[in-house]
Amino acid sequence: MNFVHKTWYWMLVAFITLGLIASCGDSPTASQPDELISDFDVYYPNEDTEWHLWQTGMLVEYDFEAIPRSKYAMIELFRDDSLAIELTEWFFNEIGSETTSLQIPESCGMGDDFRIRVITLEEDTGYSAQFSIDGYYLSEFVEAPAGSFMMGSDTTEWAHQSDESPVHTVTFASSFEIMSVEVCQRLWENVMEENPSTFLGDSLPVEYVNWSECQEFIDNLNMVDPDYNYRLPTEAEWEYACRAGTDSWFFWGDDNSTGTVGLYGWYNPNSDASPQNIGSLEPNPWGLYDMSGNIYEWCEDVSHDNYTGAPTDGSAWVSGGNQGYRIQRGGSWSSQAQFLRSANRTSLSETQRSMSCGFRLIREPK
Ligand SMILES: [Ca+2]
Ligand SMILES: [Ca+2]
Repeated sequence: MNFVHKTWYWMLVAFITLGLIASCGDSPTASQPDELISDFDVYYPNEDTEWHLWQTGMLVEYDFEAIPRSKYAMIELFRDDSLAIELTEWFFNEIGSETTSLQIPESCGMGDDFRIRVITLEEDTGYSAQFSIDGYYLSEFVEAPAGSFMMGSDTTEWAHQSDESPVHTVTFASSFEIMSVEVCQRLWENVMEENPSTFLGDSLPVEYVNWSECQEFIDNLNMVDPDYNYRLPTEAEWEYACRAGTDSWFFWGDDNSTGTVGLYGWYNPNSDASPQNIGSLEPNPWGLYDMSGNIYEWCEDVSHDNYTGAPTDGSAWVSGGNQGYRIQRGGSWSSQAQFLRSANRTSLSETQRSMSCGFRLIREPK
């Protein structure tokens, strides 16, 4: 576009924006075109258009074929569901591929509700389209650095159990990214379109999901995210991330008093007999929440009675052992303090569900 066209274009955009801000708030079909945009046809993508705002804090994916006659698209991202709210950012994309992505501003945090409005313009006639989706959860991933740690515990540790031995060195040649929170119900619902949890709430961790169902969730997520693949943590990754450089009973030290444990973990004495909102207590030194308590977390590994023969490179241990049983880590809302220890392990059949077990994710670039 030359300068004159650009100026005209941005004027159109400004008019349409003002018009839509003044007139929106209802579903697209219910909104009345404002005078300011009455010179333009209004085009609404069909109801089958799929919108994805993923939890990785970085991506909106949309299908340009739903807006076939438009050459440019702009996207506004709003907080809250009132349109009087701040306009966080504008995005501008030339249409040329089936999908595109945009960066979610860092000021938008996990748990915020969003509305997204898309305006498309054809250079000559001017088409606009807008509709909104709400509230896909965003959440952060934390980088666990490459390095080594001592996995497991020995008999000198309080409440040690034999499956935590022998203590062995595990070395990660590369860093990896792990979700800072447990997968919440809203995220599960957005991906799976159902919610199996016993205790219902958008910000509560999803639970009552068996290991196999977690794999289905992950498969679905991997199909739609163009940038990342997701998977369960290996047991070694989980413990490395939980310890976050510590070698004490818990990531906060060797203090098992109720007052201290309750700062970091939801467990029997402080949970009111139910899971609590994700990320609502103090995190570990790497910024990971609820590694101790709230819900147990599925790992990739098959259960083994002890660490004899375990891999030392951080990979999942899936051969031998108790086939059909998978590791769970971290203790839960119903646990006593000893089960919140960083070294504690337990397992469950991969087809069995528990109202005290969910999961978190690892992600890797595609
Ligand atoms: Ca947990
Ligand atoms: Ca145990």
